[in-house]
Amino acid sequence: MSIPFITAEEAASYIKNGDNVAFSGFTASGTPKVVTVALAERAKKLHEEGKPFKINVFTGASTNDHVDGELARANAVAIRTPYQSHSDMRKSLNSAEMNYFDLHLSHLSQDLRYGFYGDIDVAIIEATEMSPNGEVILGAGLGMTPTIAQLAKKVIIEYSSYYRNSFRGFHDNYVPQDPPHRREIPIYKPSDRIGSTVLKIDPKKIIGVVPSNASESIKPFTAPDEVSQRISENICHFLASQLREGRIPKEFLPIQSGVGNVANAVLYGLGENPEIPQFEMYTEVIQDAVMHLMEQGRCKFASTCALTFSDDAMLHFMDNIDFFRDKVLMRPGEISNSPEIVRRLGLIAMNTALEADIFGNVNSTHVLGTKMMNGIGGSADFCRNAYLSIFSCPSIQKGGKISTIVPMVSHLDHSEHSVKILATEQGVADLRGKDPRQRAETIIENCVHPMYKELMWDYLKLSKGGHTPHTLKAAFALHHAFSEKGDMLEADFAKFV
Ligand code: 0RQ
Repeated sequence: MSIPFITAEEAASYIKNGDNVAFSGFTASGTPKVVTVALAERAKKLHEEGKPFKINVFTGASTNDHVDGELARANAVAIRTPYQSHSDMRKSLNSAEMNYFDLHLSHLSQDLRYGFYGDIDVAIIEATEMSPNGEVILGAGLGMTPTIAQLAKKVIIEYSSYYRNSFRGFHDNYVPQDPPHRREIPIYKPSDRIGSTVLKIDPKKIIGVVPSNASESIKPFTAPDEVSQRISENICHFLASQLREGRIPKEFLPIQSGVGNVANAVLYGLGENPEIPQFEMYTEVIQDAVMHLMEQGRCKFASTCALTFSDDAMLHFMDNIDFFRDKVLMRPGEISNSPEIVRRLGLIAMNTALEADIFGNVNSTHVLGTKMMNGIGGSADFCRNAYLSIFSCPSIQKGGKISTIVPMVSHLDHSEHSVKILATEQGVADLRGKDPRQRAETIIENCVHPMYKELMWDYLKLSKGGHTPHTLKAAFALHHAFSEKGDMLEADFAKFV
């Protein structure tokens, strides 16, 4: 069967107002780059003619400017899930122009198979190799692709010729059975392969192939700033001490690490620490740091959902691809983030908080309790089930006008029951085995910035009893002070005594 080449405009014309559209990829990696630009143009034209045009966007994780940026600017999205990190999309969903629901990344594939959100009308899938019978080699990110390829009524392929070497062999395409027939997912170590390197798509569903030559357009990381560096040092010293005390097995355990500069700094820190043995990763995203650590022999293997490398790092990866062939495996998000595997492998999970409270509850998503930043992403898939769950953040933001450690989080993503360790550039609070009052004392002593310590002790002193020493009328005094006076330091607990 021959599958025709079509233009991006032709491909976009198959997508209808109100369609559920699912995308390949995870972060910018492996996400389509061409059809959505034509789709956004089409939406703008239809809006000018007074006609409605909005689609529902389902992705593996965050995307790129071609998807979240273009579609948000064209006001072409009705429903968005599960995660985004684009400033234009953020602006739209915070102004209620669309319905965004924030979801654990491991849930979306199975929720789609369970039929929770209706049919998938169209899937747009980036491929780097393809045969006429619909056998596809995916690109730098897997996301939900095996599931959406199965479910979609129509499939559009973006055929990328950007990569100069073959990705064949790096993917492990796998879709688990659904309940009541699900069995264990047979991964017992990060390098276990359970699926297929090739993704088979029914060629009858493929509308056409759109050529593409775009890179992932991921910017290089800036060198870690002093605060990220100190957070990294604190976490690395802590992990080394746990190894010494036998609270982490001497072989060490696989690492999951979130995205961003702190995550990169921590990984470099682990690589440099002579007390930390060579390690493996079981994670959803690997960034530039992991590639370098593999070349230095510090990271032995990484199971991931995406290679979120900056463009320069990706070219380096491509040039040295044979070196990485037995060291990297890409899995679908529901497998990279599977709670079953996270618990079985005993991951050390490291993620970033926007704010945490003195009892160990964490807010990863909502600025001052209301404005969505990105979404929960995979952080809870890992944190709830990890051997050791670590959250970190700088102790202050906005030049000290915000303390990231507060009496009560203004939105809850990860509860005190899942968060074991909290780290800032000030130090590390080990919350294991501590009751709420002890947790509060440890966090104030070790993690709060010196300029906010007195305020936090004042808050704790207000409490007259109970198991968790809160004073509800004062719990958000710091947030109120910032909203009204632009500075959390203006909070005054004297008036609540
Ligand atoms: O503001 O942009 O105006 O400078 O928020 O802050 O410190 O640069 O945060 O980029 O490390 O991201 C939690 C959002 C942290 C991310 C979060 C302001 C601050 C700054 C950004 P500016 P930073 P980072 C793997 C795991 C959830 C998903 C996840 C995230 C801006 O890590 O999305 O973990 N996590 N996934 O000034 C008000 C506070 C603030 C604040 C920071 N308490 N109050 N403003 N800011 N803290 C990845 C995937 O799932 C794919």
